[in-house]
Amino acid sequence: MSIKGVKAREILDSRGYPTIEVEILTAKGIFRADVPSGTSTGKFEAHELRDNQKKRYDGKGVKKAITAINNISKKLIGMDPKNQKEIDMRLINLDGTIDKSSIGANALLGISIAVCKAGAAESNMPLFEYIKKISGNKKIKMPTPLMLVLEGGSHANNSSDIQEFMIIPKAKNCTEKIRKGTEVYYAVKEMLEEKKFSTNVGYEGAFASPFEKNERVFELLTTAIHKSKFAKKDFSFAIDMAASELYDKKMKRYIFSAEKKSYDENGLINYYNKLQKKFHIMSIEDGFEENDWKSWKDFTKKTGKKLMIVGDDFLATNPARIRKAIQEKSCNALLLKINQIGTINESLEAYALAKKAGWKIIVSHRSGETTDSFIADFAVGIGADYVKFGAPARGERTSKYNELLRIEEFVRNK
Ligand code: 2PG
Ligand code: MG
Repeated sequence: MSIKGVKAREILDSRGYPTIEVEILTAKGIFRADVPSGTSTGKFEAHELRDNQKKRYDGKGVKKAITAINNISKKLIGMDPKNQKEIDMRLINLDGTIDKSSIGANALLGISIAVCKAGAAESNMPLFEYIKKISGNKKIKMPTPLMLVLEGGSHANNSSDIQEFMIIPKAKNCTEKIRKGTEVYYAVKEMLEEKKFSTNVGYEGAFASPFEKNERVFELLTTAIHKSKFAKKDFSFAIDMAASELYDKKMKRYIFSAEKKSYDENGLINYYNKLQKKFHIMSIEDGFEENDWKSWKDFTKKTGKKLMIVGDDFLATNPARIRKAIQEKSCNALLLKINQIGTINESLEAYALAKKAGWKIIVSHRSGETTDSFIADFAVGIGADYVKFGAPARGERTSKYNELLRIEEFVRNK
């Protein structure tokens, strides 16, 4: 029942950047975990340790983090992988910093995920059921996917100002939701081709076309839904503004370079209200930059009843920031990214806080992904309301959607 070995290696993520792969050896076998990484990262995320040696991979190598894993591996041998909390606490103590910068949050997360997989095997449970057990969640629930169709911002150059345009399908189950969303993705591709627009894709597999006006994208999506023979009411929209990326600190304004416009906080709130009146937008993520607690609070007070106001960079899956946001009523939904905080146990803590506050929970991928589908099991296990896994295309994105399809079939046949 114990960890017999810990091994780490440098592999590549979907952007071609190095990342960490960890293997935990137990009597049950080898349990492997790959670590995701962001592009539009938040300031309050735990520290991702990179080599910063220009000679290798443009400084993006992760050899230092791998050495750190090798150095602590002896301290994990003999521990029971079913003790997720104890192991994660030990990792945090071994690191000894607040932002996990000595060993690296990427190194700690690789170990933490692999331990979770090993713990599930030791418990003879499917991964999602094991996560349900350790999270204290009472009921398995299949999440609704927020499916990415067009992307821009820092995820694709020569594109729209808004980073992510997502569609939220309504259907009787998750499998049907994935099908509907994927069919709209096809229709969008056809429409872009007809318009002689590029159908190149961004980091997350969605089309990265040079839309100057955000409104044109919503119009295109509305037509694509119609063309796919679905009713308007079958879908709503979600956006990720990634507003910290748009914010100019000196000017104190949000710069929309494609639209050739800029807004202050109030202007942005008016802009969101206008968009929401025109299009069926149900969710806005990172609508304001990560330090602007006041605008977050004002916006939630005014629109929180009809809109999901999602904190990503703003909360950084950090229990301390989540606590403050709950207290101040600064948003009403958590975007949960396990690599923002660096261990499974703290991710579960973040989940529990959000759930207790009655917030919606969205489990999310990063722009830099691998084919590891852990977060799909994690989302089902904690009973997340939504998942954000990118476009229904590209192996590192579909690996997560496909895992949801498998889980739903498994649950149905049980
Ligand atoms: C986001 C994510 C994932 P990144 O902003 O929500 O879509 O992007 O991983 O680049 O931070
Ligand atoms: Mg985001």
